[in-house]
Amino acid sequence: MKLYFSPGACSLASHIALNEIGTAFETEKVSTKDKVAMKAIHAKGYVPMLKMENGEVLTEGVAILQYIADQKVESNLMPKFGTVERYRAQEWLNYISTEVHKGGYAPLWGAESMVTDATARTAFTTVVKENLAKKFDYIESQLTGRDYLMGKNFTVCDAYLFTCFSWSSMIGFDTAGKWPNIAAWNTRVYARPAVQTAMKTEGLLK
Ligand SMILES: N[C@@H](CCC(=O)N[C@@H](CS)C(=O)NCC(=O)O)C(=O)O
Repeated sequence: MKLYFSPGACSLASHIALNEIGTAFETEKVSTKDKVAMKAIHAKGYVPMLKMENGEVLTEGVAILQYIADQKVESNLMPKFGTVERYRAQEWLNYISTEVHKGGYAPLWGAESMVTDATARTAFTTVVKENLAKKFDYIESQLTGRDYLMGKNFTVCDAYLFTCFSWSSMIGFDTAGKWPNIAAWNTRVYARPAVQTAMKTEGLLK
């Protein structure tokens, strides 16, 4: 398998998952600004992209994360097929992808170009951040008494949420002291060797 990643982007979640399963894989760093190079790998032109064992390129983080988890079911990165827990994990993945990643953080990345008037931009980012905070209020409630989103086991859901949460300081989303369960969970995820290795490889840690 080969993961195409951009440092610190949503592809970090797939990178963490690959480290967690411990199977050999390759990585290639790509720039999200280099559309020509990205589209030469896949027409969608964004990360993550995963070249699978059959040579095809798989896109969409949620699909890639489940593909990686299923390469080594014993790592419990996703619950077993056919169980209610599997659907619960998919429920999380979809929530993180649509509500947190794309609905929550993504508008803040593009605010400079989307809203050129400074006053309007401040109003826009305030509303987006308030909306994002509500998602984290919900996540905070769900982490009560749980080590990870799915309970005792770390899953790809945690890898994905951790990646999104790491963008907070970059977009000025203040998380300090607001969500103690999330803060404890974040520390727990950050300490995992697979996370440390992925972050070091991507140049995110000294
Ligand atoms: N629908 C895709 C979206 C992936 C995505 O938003 N990737 C971002 C990085 S986090 C990217 O490559 N952006 C560059 C671009 O779209 O030009 C998924 O869920 O995997």
